[in-house]
Amino acid sequence: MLDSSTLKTLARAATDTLKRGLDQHVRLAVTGLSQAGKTAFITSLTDQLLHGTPRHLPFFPVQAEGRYLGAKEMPQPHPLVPRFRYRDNLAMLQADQPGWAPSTQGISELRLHLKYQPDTGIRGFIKEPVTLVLDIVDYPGEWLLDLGMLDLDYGQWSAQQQKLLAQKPRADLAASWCQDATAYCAQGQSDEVQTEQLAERFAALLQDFRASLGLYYLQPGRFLLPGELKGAPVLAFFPWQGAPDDSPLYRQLAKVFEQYKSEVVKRFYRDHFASMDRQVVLVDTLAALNHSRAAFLDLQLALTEVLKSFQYGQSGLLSRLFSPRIDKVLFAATQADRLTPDQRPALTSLIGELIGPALEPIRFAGIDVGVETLAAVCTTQAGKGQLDGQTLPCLKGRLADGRQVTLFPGDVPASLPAADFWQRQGFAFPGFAPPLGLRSPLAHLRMDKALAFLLGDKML
Ligand SMILES: Nc1nc2c(ncn2[C@@H]2O[C@H](COP(=O)(O)OP(=O)(O)OP(=O)(O)O)[C@@H](O)[C@H]2O)c(=O)[nH]1
Ligand SMILES: [Mg+2]
Repeated sequence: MLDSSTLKTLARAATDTLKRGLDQHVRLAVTGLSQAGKTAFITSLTDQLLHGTPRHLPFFPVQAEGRYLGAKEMPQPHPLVPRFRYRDNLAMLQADQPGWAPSTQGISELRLHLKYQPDTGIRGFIKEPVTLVLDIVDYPGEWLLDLGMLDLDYGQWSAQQQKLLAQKPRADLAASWCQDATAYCAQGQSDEVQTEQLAERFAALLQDFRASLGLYYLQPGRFLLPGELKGAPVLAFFPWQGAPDDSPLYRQLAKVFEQYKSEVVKRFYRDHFASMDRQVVLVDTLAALNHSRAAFLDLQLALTEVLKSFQYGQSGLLSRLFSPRIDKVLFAATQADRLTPDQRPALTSLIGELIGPALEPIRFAGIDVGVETLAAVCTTQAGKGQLDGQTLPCLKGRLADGRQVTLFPGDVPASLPAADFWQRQGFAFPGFAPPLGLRSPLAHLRMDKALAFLLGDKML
């Protein structure tokens, strides 16, 4: 016979074992093309997890049900990855003159411990709180654009790039670089300094495509965001101009192209992507709509390319490299606070159309896909205003220069706009500065829906 204290000890040991089994670890990656809103999203997500309340996050079940006990910031455990600067970013949002965090160039991450009371099923036996370890990783979506390069050799990639450079809208800006690169390729001798100069000019050209033409489909991704690779020999290549040949220069460029594929592209997938469990892909659709038809079509092309990283079943490429384990991907149109509430469903429908065809293979690969429209930080107040004798939905907010304004930002097309849309539509969706006196938990739109999709099933 066991005495009561032994029984208690055994019961405690069983509970501890069960609880250890429930303590979980999730690596949540957040990506998106340049300026999509990654830094603001992670800052807000962290702030919601640290300071959110049931009233503030009504659609996040563990909060709404009163089982959420709180979160704690932990030291960033990865020795080679910079810490995500949550506190600095928050301080900027909450400063006397609030502003957005500066643009980020590479990967960073932070770790949180989330404590909650388990609720259903077997977890109901556990009376003690359980901890979910959450790592949030920020990385540039441009790096995912390079996946397509893995399937190509240097000649094939160059042919693809030559075609793009010769077409509108790139052709005019590219003309001078193409002329010099064609002359250099034609003479065939490899010169380290000249190669480096042309590679750097190619990188500058890609930056110009982005800045002047609003383009997104830009390869190689590290030419835009080289980080610690700036000036490294692995970036000393560019697309061949002319017919492929057997010259020393062609062979040299082809060699560096292969090094880039294995040392940069594959390494990112192996060292970082392989360990991610869940993924958020953020899209700033309004920037492309504001810019031009060419920018919008290029965004669609770039997103289709980015999404290939999640189509494991189809390409098989990543499955050959490692065992991918991402089981949920959330696509979110950001900055919904720049629209009046009546326009937000149109934005959801538009992003659905933008990425729709690329979603099927992802679902087929067994990944749960969500599509949302949200604002990490809500900068505006929605209301009604009078314009030309009509009552219309309007927004109140602070422009980047600090002016308080009331605006009628206009309609968002609910589906892919026709070619004449940009001639007809004189709209502009202005950017807003964070409001004065912003406190934690940060005002948001539908961040609780995003949390429910990303973590709800892990916090039952
Ligand atoms: N109104 C509004 N604007 C936002 C929001 N999130 C981001 N923005 C705007 O978008 C800009 C870019 O946001 P970031 O969070 O820095 O985007 P990012 O993807 O980290 O940008 P990079 O690091 O440059 O790639 C900000 O400077 C703001 O102007 C939001 O929730 N609401
Ligand atoms: Mg950033």
